[in-house]
Amino acid sequence: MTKVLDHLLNIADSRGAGFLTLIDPNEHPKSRLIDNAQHAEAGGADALLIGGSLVLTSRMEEVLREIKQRVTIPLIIFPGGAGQVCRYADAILFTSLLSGRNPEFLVGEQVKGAPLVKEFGLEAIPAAYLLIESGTRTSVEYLSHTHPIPRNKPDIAKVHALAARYMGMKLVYLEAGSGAIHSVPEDMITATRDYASLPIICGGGIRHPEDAARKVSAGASFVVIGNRFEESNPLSLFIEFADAIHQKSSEYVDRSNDKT
Ligand code: 1GP
Repeated sequence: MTKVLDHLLNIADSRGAGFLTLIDPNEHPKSRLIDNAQHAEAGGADALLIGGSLVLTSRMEEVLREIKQRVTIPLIIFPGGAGQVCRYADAILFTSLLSGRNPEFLVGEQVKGAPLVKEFGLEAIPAAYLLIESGTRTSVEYLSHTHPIPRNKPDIAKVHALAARYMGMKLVYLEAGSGAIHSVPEDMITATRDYASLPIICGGGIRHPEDAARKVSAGASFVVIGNRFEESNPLSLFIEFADAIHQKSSEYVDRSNDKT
């Protein structure tokens, strides 16, 4: 069963890349999260990622159930741990924190979560999760007790991604961390995509549509935006990001270097 993954890969293929909005159930009241989900769908997001570093099972269930009733795009759990596996989603990014060497996040949480994924009938999308140094100590780094890959070492990222491919993973998530000061460098995206030949998800610290467009031009198949929509969430902003990311279906022009 790879319905959601196939859907996402088709979008990446036909539209240039997919636009994923991250909703952290711990942030904001439920009404604001629902608002973000509805704006994301109306604005052109292709799927919602739902999860965070510190989310309780009960809160995940509550938020997912409410959002599920209101949007039709796929809901994908993006878990910080096995406690975030719950029903009401369509799929789960079944990640392993391959950039680290902490067995709990390489395989321990996965073993705890797997029976729940089966019980709830979720589509598991196997993905390598690579944490990239981003200018500050991120929640993932702190909570996982792992070191990120230095941002000036694309060679390290690409061999991790190749190992992921040989282990049967379907996606590589290059993660700078939520609210990162520096997003994942474009040369690292390109090197990793070219070497491992796996679709790249890129997220963390992407704050402007032109930044998102650059990630796609560098080779990202999916771009994740979270924090930016927590600060402000007008529908027009979602549309701007969608246009920047869906490069095959829009006339997007990067004007960030224009001198006006
Ligand atoms: C975090 O990559 C995601 O896991 C999104 O990051 O919240 O910084 O957009 P932001």
